[in-house]
Order: sequence, then structure tokens, then C-alpha cells
Amino acid sequence: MSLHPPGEAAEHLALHGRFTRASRMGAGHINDTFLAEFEGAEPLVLQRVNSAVFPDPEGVMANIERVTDHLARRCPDERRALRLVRAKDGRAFWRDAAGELWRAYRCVEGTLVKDVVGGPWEAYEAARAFGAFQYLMSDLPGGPLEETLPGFHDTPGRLKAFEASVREDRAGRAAAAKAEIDAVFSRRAWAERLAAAARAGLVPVRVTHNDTKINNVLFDAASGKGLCVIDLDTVMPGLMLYDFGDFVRTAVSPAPEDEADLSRVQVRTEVFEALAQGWRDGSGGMISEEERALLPSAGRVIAYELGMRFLKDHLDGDRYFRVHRPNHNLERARCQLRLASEIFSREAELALYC
Ligand code: GN1
Ligand code: MG
Repeated sequence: MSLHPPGEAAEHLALHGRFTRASRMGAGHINDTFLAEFEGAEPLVLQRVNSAVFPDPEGVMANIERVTDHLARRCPDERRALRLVRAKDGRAFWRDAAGELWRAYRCVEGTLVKDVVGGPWEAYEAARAFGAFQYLMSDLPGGPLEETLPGFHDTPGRLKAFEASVREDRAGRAAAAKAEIDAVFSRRAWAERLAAAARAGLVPVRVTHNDTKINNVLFDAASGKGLCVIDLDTVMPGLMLYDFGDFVRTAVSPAPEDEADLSRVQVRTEVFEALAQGWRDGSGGMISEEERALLPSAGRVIAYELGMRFLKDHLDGDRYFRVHRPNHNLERARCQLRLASEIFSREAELALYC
């Protein structure tokens, strides 16, 4: 690993110690994440924010500063709330010579992340952590956060963008992906399920995390308890149903989000029951009746939305999500569209646990 640029960023951001090395970590699809180590100081999680995805990275950092400051006030236990590092100049980021933005978080020691939920207990613990995050954000002072990625969970808007990519077919992949494209279009009514309630003002706009996947929770390695929520890049105003749905999407199936064997994509009702309970317990009774009625569908809508986002990126030539093999975005899309259908067929049953 070369010292530059992670090493240079580490030296600018760290208050103490002498930088020794940086190694890649994490499974994010967007930013570059490193573990930066120092002589005479604790390690830091160092990230270069992807400026193609986040056109206003300073707006992202302004949101994260507000959220982490509030968490620090509400959660004195350092292992339960992500702590942002402020550089020597007092700012929470550093820009390299190429203009790329770097930032660092304190490393929470003795923790682990999971890409797949092993069973109900893990689902409960992770859901409780996300629910608690939403509860803690419910009295965030200073007015609404900046909408740094406008329309992030605007599913009808995502569908329009998807249609444009199908028409353009810039990577020449549309013909071979006809079955998946048809699957998106034949379920287009699903795009309205949460959006209609939002437009009608039936469900409140809250502070949401917007990337509540299972691997954005840190578990305590010793006790297995859910400790804290990470990846605050997309904290924005939103519906709690987006967060609940995104968590269902990654927790309910025993398979990872890019599973190629679609027979492994399933809905585990006992996991759903546990996660619904965990969310309720963590968020302290702040779910309204209207939100509750939409909980069983939320996972379906977000899996559908992400399925079309992956498929769009496949059609665009893999420009947004980092891929690790040919057709990776196509496989991710197939998996998410299958999951959306599996959830859809079980929603009446899921409603019993909401
Ligand atoms: C992206 O980079 P990562 O893994 O934190 C994406 C999310 C998707 C997720 C799917 C800003 O998050 O919306 O749900 O991949 N983030 C952005 O794994 O688009
Ligand atoms: Mg993310």
C-alpha cells in the first residue's frame, strides 16, 4: 500500500501519532475505505468520499457533523456512537491535491460486521440499533438536514431514470437483459406504494439513515449485541419506511444481496418477526399507525428500487456501483428483483408481526 494518498490524508487528519500504514477495509460499493494505523495513537477508519456519487461532499460532511455531535451528546458511551475526527485545522475533512475529500472516524475496537443475518437474534440486535438511531435523531436540533442526494428514495423518479437508461442503452446490454428489464416494468405499480403515501402527507418526514443494510451495524464481538450504526453519508430527511425497508431487504433472506443462486433468496418470517420487534424496541414507540400499515411492503419497495438501480447501472456500463466480476450488477439486480417478489408474496403473513 503506497503512502500516498491515504497516508497523506491520515497525516492531515490525525491529531496524534506517526502514520505507519493503511490497508483497505469494508465492503462499500461507493467510497474507498482504509484502516489507517499509527505509532503512538489509535487506528482510524479513513475514507475518500466518491465525488462522482456525492456532488456536494461538504454538504455530506455538514450533515454528518450535526448527526455525530448530537449522538455524542445523547450517547456518552463511545462504543455506541460513531465519532468523527476533526483535523488539526478544526475541520472534519481534508482535500487532497486532486480535490478529493477525505475524512476519518474513530475506530470502534472489538467489533465485527456481518453481510448476512444468521438468525433472529442478530436481526433483532441490528434492527434495534437502527431503530435507536432513528429515535436519537428525532430531536436533532437545527432544522432539517441537507438533502445531499435529492430524490434518493424517490422510487417513481428512479423508474424514470431507469427508463431513460433502457432507451439509451449506452453499453449495448439491453437486449441480453430483456427478462430483467421486463420484470422491472411489469411491476411498475410498486414504485408508487410508499411514494403515494409520502405525497399525500400520510407519513411523516423524519431524519433517516438511508443505507440501513446489515453490514452498516457494528456488533460487539464479545457479546454479539448490536452496538452502533455506521456509514452516515446518506443521513437526510426521509421516511422511516425507507430505513425499515432497506433493513428488511438485507436481513430477511439468508443469501447476500448479490446471490447468484436465486433459489437461496427467501423470506424468513422468524427473522422478520425479530427485526420488527427490534425496531419497535429501539425506536421507542415512534411508529405511527400509517407507517405501521406499510411496514410489510417496505422491504419489497426498497428491494425493487435497488434492483432497478443495479440494472440501470449494468445498462449504463457499471459507472456507479463498484463491481467485482462481469455482470455483477446484473446478478445483483436479479437477486433484488427476486427478493422483492418473494416479499410481495408473503406480505399478508408479515403483517401479523407488525
Ligand atoms: C451503496 O456504498 P454503500 O455500500 O455504502 C448505495 C446504497 C445501496 C447499497 C447497496 C450512496 O451503499 O444506496 O443500498 O450500495 N449508496 C449510495 O449495497 O448510492
Ligand atoms: Mg452507504
